[in-house]
Amino acid sequence: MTDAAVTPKGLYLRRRDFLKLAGLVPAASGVRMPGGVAQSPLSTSEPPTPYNEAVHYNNFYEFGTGKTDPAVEARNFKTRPWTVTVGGLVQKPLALDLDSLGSLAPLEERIYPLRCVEAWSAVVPWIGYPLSALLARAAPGARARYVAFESFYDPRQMPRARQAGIPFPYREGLRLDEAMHPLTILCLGMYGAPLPPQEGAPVRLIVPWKYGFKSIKSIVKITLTEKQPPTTWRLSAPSEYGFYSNVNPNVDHPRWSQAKEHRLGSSFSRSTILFNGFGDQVSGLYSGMDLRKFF
Ligand SMILES: Nc1nc2c(c(=O)[nH]1)N[C@H]1C(S)=C(S)[C@@H](COP(=O)(O)O)O[C@H]1N2
Ligand SMILES: [Mo]
Repeated sequence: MTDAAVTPKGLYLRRRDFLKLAGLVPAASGVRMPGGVAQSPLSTSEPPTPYNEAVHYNNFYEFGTGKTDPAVEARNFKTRPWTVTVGGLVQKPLALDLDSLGSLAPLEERIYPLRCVEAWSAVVPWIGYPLSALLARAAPGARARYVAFESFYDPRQMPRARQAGIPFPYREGLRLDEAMHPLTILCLGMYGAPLPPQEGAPVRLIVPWKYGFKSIKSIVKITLTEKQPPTTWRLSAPSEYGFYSNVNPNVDHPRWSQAKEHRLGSSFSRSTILFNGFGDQVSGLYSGMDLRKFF
């Protein structure tokens, strides 16, 4: 990507702080980024959405339900100190601070599209590493089949949450093999800098072949389980949201079509692609499954 075109100048300065903070080791392969983060070959070649479009149109219901609310309401969100725990059916439970989390594996840039179930999408240069690196460190037990994720919740810092109409803390979940898939990343930054608050600082998930709501923000707790964990949107509207939530233009949401999407920063709508374009890599996870039934 032509980094200069999408990264405001101030971010280059913050990028250096970020790399220092995260104690970065450059990845072994891929294109070296100016700040030392390698671009993963798993990136799409699509041009990234302009930075300002991506960070001013968000879903982060803890900070309001309007698309422009999170950029304003999350401005003073306190993301340090921060601890992420990994527990449940693991042999080595973990409690990691941000510096330990950021240096657990080499950070990479992954340019992925993220497609919201509300039919808009953005192409973002995310920075992170495979979630599998963290899970492997915790050594999943033999009975673990799912991974449950929980966001930070503090009604004092998030007074708008009460009006959002969904239960908090926000929860998500993946099957263990989906969580271990190399495309699934634990994300600490975007556009060469740490995540801004509205994007789920300091650490979020990115699961690029699933609708955006699976990509849970501001994670504090990860639990390996035997049973499929409850997830926020299913708790809130079980007939409208499935556990899998794979991007699928052939299975409409009960209230609107999923055939097309609007790319932020562009004036055209485009056809939505099955698994958000990652079918070659992920369709094997669902072989033999009826995607209409397991939506
Ligand atoms: N904790 C938390 N995570 C969340 C949400 C949320 O409301 N709270 N919204 C989800 C939804 S619906 C989408 S589409 C993506 C939006 O990510 P973006 O702001 O980077 O586009 O975040 C997801 N993660
Ligand atoms: Mo979404």
